Amino acid sequence: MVGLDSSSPPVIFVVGTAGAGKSSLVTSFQRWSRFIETEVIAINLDPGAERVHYDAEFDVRDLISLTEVMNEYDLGPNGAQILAADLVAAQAMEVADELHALSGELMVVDTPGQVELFAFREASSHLIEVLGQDQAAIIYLFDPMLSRSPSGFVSQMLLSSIVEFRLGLPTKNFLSKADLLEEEELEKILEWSERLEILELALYDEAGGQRTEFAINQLRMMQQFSQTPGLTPLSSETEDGMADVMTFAQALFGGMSDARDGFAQDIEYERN
Ligand SMILES: Nc1nc2c(ncn2[C@@H]2O[C@H](COP(=O)(O)OP(=O)(O)OP(=O)(O)O)[C@@H](O)[C@H]2O)c(=O)[nH]1
Ligand SMILES: [Mg+2]
Repeated sequence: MVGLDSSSPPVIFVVGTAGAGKSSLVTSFQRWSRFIETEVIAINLDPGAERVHYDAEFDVRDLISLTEVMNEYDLGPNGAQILAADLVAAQAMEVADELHALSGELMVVDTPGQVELFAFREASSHLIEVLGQDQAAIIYLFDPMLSRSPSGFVSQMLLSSIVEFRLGLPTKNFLSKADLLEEEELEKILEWSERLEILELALYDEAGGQRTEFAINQLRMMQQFSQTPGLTPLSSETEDGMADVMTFAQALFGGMSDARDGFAQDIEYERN
């Protein structure tokens, strides 16, 4: 079992920009896990979610509705998101009590698309600390369309690093919706993620100017700290990469039952 010594299961927060595929990943991963007889508990922490397709054991919308916050405080959708995040965080202990009472092998948490809101507000980092205790990690989703251009790719590397830095949790990057990319494109992006010098060359080839210069400087800084993003492709449509998500959790939180070890043997998790 994952999280052998803990009464409550370890937590994985799924983070990424709006529409990156967070909710779909939670749905697909929960469904996939049932096939390998692992109990994955899905949690929704996005008060703005219209609907979710996974079985949420805890749903923040039962506590706070974005529409009600908008009406009650006369706010627009963005202001309401900020207030809703703070209102949820103010109830962090209650939420944590509820979550820690759940039993399962792994908890996977869907988060709001407003990454900056989730990662930068003090209240949210407090919530993450309380929920995750000392067994938590982040899966950061790279948007596939943005990843196709070198500067788009670098901007996501930066965002992922900032989220990791802000939340202080082990983070693994995944390339979301990989099924939407042509084989060649996919290979190119994966190569960038392994070899920053190739990414740097691609940046030079992209329309120059200040933006490219900025990206190259950022890249060099990351190179200095040997920070390669090490992307793993993922698709909630085809279920590619689901085993890698599980392997990531397994590597961090401990082994799982023998029945499940077989499938993951070949997949080696390299920590960034
Ligand atoms: N082809 C394909 N489409 C996907 C995949 N994952 C998600 N999508 C589609 O991408 C869109 C956004 O997916 P969501 O899962 O709602 O993304 P999200 O990150 O939760 O979005 P927000 O919560 O609004 O930030 C939906 O139309 C999904 O059907 C995938 O792996 N492959
Ligand atoms: Mg979502």
